[in-house]
Amino acid sequence: MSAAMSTGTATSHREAFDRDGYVAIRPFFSAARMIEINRELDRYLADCVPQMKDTEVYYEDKSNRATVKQMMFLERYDGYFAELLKSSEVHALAEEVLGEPAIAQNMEYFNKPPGIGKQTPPHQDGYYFMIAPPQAVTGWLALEPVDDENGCLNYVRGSHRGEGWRPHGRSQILGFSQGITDFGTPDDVANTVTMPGDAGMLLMHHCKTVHWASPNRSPTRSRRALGFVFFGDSARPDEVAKRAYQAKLDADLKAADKI
Ligand SMILES: O=C(O)CCC(=O)C(=O)O
Repeated sequence: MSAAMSTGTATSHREAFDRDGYVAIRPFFSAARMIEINRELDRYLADCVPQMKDTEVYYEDKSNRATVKQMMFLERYDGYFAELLKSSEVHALAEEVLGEPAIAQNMEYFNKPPGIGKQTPPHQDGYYFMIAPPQAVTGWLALEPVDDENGCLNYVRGSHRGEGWRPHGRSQILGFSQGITDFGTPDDVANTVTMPGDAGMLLMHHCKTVHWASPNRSPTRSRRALGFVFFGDSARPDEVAKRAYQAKLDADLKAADKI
């Protein structure tokens, strides 16, 4: 077992994941490793963001380049983040909870800038992934302390066991184009779990697990996190449907002057 996973055995992570649809490891990475990751991210923001396509980096306020809210595919632009996605202990955890080889897909960045960071609508990641069977996970690494005030994640425990997908419809939130339209059922309310933690906390959720986050209500604190997406070896993407959806979404966002 790696040092990064010293707070439980692989079996208990798998059991918790199968039961709840997520696992939380506090901390997963040491304080020293988090200083390194945050330093590398600051370097990335300064050096790599200017090379990214406008469909891969979103701003909360497009006229203010300091308000980066979301980035996709960091691994395509930078060796450090490619290594972190593909070869770190996070990949090993994805394979443990999925119970099969995991293929790294996407290193993401999720920020909620102070005061203006919007909510993350309730959704299931797999609805966006367009894969079958729904064998995929997202790891979510807190880069700084997260809580209800600055918009930590909330999960609906056990929601990964529901039949099919919850109904989704177009949301107005940049970066999360689809939200669950019937969210707020008694089951959603009764099983909601809020996931605060310090820098270095790693959450990992199943692609059917319902999750969301509040807006950042803090006037001073950001809410920065990295996302690690892995598909199980058995998952087959519908590439045609996915490309068509993404092309339409990008065109809509450009037409609305959001990206
Ligand atoms: O960071 C957030 O607010 C949302 C992240 C998310 O939806 C995910 O990691 O799947």
